[in-house]
Amino acid sequence: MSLLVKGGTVIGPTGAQPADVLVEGEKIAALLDPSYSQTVQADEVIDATGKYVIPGGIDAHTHMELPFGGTAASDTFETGTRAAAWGGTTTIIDFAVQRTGEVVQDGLAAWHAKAEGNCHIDYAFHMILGGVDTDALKAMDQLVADEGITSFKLFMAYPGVFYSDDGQILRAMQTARENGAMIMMHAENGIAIDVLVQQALARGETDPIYHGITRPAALETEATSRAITLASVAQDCPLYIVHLSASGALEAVAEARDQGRNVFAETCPQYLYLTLEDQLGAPGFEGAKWVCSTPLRSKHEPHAKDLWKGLRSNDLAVVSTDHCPFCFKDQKELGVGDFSKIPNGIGGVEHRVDLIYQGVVDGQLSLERWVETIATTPARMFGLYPQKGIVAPGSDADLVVYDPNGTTRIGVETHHMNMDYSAYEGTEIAGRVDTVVSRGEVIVADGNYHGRKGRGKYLRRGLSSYLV
Ligand code: DUC
Ligand code: ZN
Ligand code: ZN
Ligand code: ZN
Repeated sequence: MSLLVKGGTVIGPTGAQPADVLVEGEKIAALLDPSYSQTVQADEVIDATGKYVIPGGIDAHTHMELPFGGTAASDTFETGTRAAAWGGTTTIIDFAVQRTGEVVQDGLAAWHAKAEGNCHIDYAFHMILGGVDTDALKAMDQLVADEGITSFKLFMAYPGVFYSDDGQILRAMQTARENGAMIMMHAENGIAIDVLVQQALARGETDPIYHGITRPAALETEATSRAITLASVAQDCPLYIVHLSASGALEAVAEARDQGRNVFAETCPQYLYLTLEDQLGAPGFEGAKWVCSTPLRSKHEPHAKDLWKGLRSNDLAVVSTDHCPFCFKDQKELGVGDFSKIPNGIGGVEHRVDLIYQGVVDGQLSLERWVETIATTPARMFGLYPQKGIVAPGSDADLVVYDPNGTTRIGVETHHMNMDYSAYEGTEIAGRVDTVVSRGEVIVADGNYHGRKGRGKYLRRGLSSYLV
């Protein structure tokens, strides 16, 4: 089966060029000069005239079915990967979970069982370590060597749930330094946050807004700096800060990067577009819809502006979603009367490609930087490149035809995520996902869905190819 994507402008991290993309089976066979490809025969032709052709999006941070706060994230691997496909994302890297007290490999097996046979697009896993001990350190080596899992997430937040202390973090970093893995860090000082949370509740401050107020930016900055220091003590273990939201944390990352260190960070669309004031303005308990950690920040501080700048300078290398959806009814509502019981998370896996394209329209990012932050760098960062993340011969034919003249209106009535609200309700994007190809198969076209569950494959990842 061959496919020719004709007439478009192919965007990669190093530039844009008019080219036709020839796909043979699951792979890209060639990028052709448009005048030459008049003579090429293909079984199927997609007209991309006036449109961009980009590599399928890679969302390196999702939580399908994550058990959290007495409930579980509302997208299954089936619904979540289908929504991702609708939005131009053709690969996710989800977080498998070792719960505290559980054998790492058992946690991984449980995650494979959830995903296998259910995914609409290709998927890989990071591993959350819920308890660093000698067995977990050995398991890290085994996962890198045998399972294609080359990144491990640790938490400086959530004492009693996922939390690791500094000694545990240092040991995991030393192990990663040896086996080449990436340490991913949820950098918030959870011990101090828990004190602030208890004090707020004791004062009767129970509304959703106190979630953000009790997680101040200073405690993200402090934890980020501490993680960076610990990574330096571990002989420059590769470190990736997840869901970075605060200017001060970004400064700490930038400083380490200016020293030439293997310190990287991602941000998420919610920190670029949504603010604490949006949450404060919501009536009644509805602010719970925007409860996530790290929290939304105040528009009266320069965080969002600085994050866009960080994306331009590569101090922020990746945009992921931290897709962790909960319905308002019965899930977010668990926190009525006590904000600390609101399950943390925002669903957005469907909207990342569009929301960051809006940054191009708004003059925040170049087209090339859009593609780099949503596809190419995540692939390189997490050992999927060049199979994924680039429109080039030999790579998987994961393509998005993006229409800069289209419009997308985000809302609960039209989204495909399993959520009863949208955190971005009413947002309009000056662009539109037109066609999505996953390993040579057209899965979204003309506003219709042609994929099916189970077609997505598990990807074994290599080590990061992004290290300096
Ligand atoms: N943050 C969230 O918002 N949800 C899940 C876990 C996390 O760290
Ligand atoms: Zn986190
Ligand atoms: Zn710099
Ligand atoms: Zn997360």
